[in-house]
Amino acid sequence: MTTRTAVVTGASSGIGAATARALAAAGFHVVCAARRSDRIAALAAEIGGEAITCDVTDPESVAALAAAVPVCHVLVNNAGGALGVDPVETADLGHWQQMYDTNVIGLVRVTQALLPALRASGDAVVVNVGSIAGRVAYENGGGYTAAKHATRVVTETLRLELNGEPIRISEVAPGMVQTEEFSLVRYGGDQAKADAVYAGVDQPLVAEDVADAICWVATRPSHVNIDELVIKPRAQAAPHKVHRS
Ligand code: 8X3
Repeated sequence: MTTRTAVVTGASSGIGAATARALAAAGFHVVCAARRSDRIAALAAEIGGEAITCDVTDPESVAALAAAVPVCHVLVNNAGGALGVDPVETADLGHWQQMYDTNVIGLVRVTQALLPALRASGDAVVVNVGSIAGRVAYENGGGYTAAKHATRVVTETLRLELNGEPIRISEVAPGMVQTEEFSLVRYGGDQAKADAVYAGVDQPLVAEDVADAICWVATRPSHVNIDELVIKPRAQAAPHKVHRS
């Protein structure tokens, strides 16, 4: 059997890095794409994959990624994240812009660029990393929830528009995942505030849990499209309903 190629954006840490490892373990040749070259080079060396420095907000960078990947069986649009925890009234609109640019426009830019390569595979899967924030609004998260709602709708739209083609379109939507950087970035580098997000929670998800779900979605038989998969820790019944000891 010929090797299948997977591209993972945001592969430098967290869910992206764990997904690159999981897909490599499942037999894919994994292209690790992210801005931080040193991190993806180390990851690619570890998993026998390939590192391509890529900023999803930069058209030239994404074009270079696409030029390096003529055939793509799995695309995991993972690059994105949250910035700020503020009410709509006073939120930093620069943060809103950045969140839309990465979680939505960046995802679309990479997808547009790689669609010829996805078609060329004859059997492709696109997995967009959404969030429970794409399903429910919560206070002080308006910029992120708006962007992740858009991620969800773009995913649905792509599925409609590509119907009849050999390309499946899925969304994996995690709840609380404790990673090295997600909350730290959201809180502008304040480690104490980032740690408080997970305080007292009996086992938040870890990146490997989500990577496992993404890998499962990406490895179903060709005729099976997992439209959406919401994954939360047992301790989290809803964004607002988190059991803490
Ligand atoms: C991360 C989940 O609850 O912080 O996408 O919005 S949450």
